[in-house]
Amino acid sequence: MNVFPVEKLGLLSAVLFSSAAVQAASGDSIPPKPNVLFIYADDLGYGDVECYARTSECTPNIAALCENGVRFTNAYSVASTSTPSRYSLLTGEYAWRRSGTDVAAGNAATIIEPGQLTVADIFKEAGYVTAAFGKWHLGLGAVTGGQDWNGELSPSPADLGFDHHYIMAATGDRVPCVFIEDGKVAGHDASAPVEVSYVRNFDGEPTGKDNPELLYNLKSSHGHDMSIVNGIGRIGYMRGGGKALWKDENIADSITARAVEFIRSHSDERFFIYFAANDVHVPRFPHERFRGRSGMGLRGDAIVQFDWSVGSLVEALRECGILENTLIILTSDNGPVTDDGYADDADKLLGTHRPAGGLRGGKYSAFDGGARVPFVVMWPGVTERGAVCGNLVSQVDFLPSMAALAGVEVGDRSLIDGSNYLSSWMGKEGPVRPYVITQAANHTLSLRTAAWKYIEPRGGAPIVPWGPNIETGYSLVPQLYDMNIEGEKENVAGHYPEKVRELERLLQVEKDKRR
Ligand code: NG6
Ligand code: CA
Repeated sequence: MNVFPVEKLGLLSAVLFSSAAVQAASGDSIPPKPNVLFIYADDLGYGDVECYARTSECTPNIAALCENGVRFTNAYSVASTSTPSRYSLLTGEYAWRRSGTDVAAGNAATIIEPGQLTVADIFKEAGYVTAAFGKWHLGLGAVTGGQDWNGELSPSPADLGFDHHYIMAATGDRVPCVFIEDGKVAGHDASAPVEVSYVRNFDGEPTGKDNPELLYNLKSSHGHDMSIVNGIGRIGYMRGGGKALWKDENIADSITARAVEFIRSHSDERFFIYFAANDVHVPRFPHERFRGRSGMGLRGDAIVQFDWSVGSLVEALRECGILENTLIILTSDNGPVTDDGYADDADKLLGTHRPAGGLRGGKYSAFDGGARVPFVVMWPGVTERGAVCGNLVSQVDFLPSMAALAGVEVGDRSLIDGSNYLSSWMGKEGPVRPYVITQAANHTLSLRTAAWKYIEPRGGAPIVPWGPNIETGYSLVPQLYDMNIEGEKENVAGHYPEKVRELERLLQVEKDKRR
């Protein structure tokens, strides 16, 4: 197994800090055009990795990134769910400006229109070879439900700047349960054509609802009672797939192996890899070799599996001799959830571990547990080793910051919300984002400055109503939290009415832009 253990840091540091990299470290400038490996975890919480919380000690490879790079303590995904976070990350536009950017079905049409600038376009323009691996969740094809899963899927990431892709259409818990490689079902089995519907079941096919006895790998706790694939109930209906159907226990291996292969075969070119893990989204069904490793059941073991993927990618870079010239960014698309629809006992087995660390709320919520995420940046010789940085960071700045890195002029080709905060992302001197805007599952917006967080008033259940036991942070009254006190404990809006008005106005200005 490829690992990148903490004990090897001495050796690794020697490798990292040889030659030209040292020179770069002594100056303040940021050298142009490294390879970029962007690693996106799914539903990984602020407290889920050991460099952020000592209650988790099963992520040595991520810890090694932290020890050799910069760990950010105030970094945010744009939303507390996947599709809007990913949309904003790849395009630089707030998802809440666009309808149709909420959690997408597995047969959703493309959510990013070809022609809209993406970060992959930026890298291509700079001469990079680009690839996407893993979870996509941004739609495929031109018409929702109109895809021919047995033919060519277009638009696909190929139309959005990615030279190569090996992806899951949506999520692990949504059909179709097949990988898509370069616009086609990978390993398509002509004897078992793929059919997909989010409206009705296919004649004669069992469902989790009617045939719970067939859920031999994982039982559902809420929802996830439509088609059954690999003994696991899913969202949506599918038929066929045959040999192309994924096995959940092999997903991390499949996408990691493809990404490692890509690194090896492009080690003499500049590349951008968007590696979007399936871990630790439900259904959590890690490979047998990770079972029992965390002591926290399947969710913890999926974190160990994610850490293994990270170690494998870093190891591949090192083996190819290109680690020194690679910028690695690791983060998550939203905060953590324990019970997200499968009976994997994630809650019961946590022990003292707190997936969101000391943050309030989790996935789906307006509280910080929803979108404040681990964010680690390592670029040997450029980022300071073991640094901890409290700068506000938003993933909406990825596109313009990477454009600056790659030397590409964005100009007015994109109506983007993000700005270039490259130096801040590297933990260096320079402009720092003054505030971050995040979007909860019901579109409640929050605005966080260094000292304060304002949550706009909007109705909604105080606890996620469909199953996960998570505080949403929704309220009909404005909320203001002092961010110097952990956990958004006390709404102090009544004590600071002017601060509330100021942040409310700031948010309104953003909302009014380009309407
Ligand atoms: C919810 C699913 C949840 C998860 C989420 C999307 C049910 C009951 N719950 O609707 O399991 O799939 O959508 O998660 O269906 S995300 O991380 O991709 O946004
Ligand atoms: Ca997610």
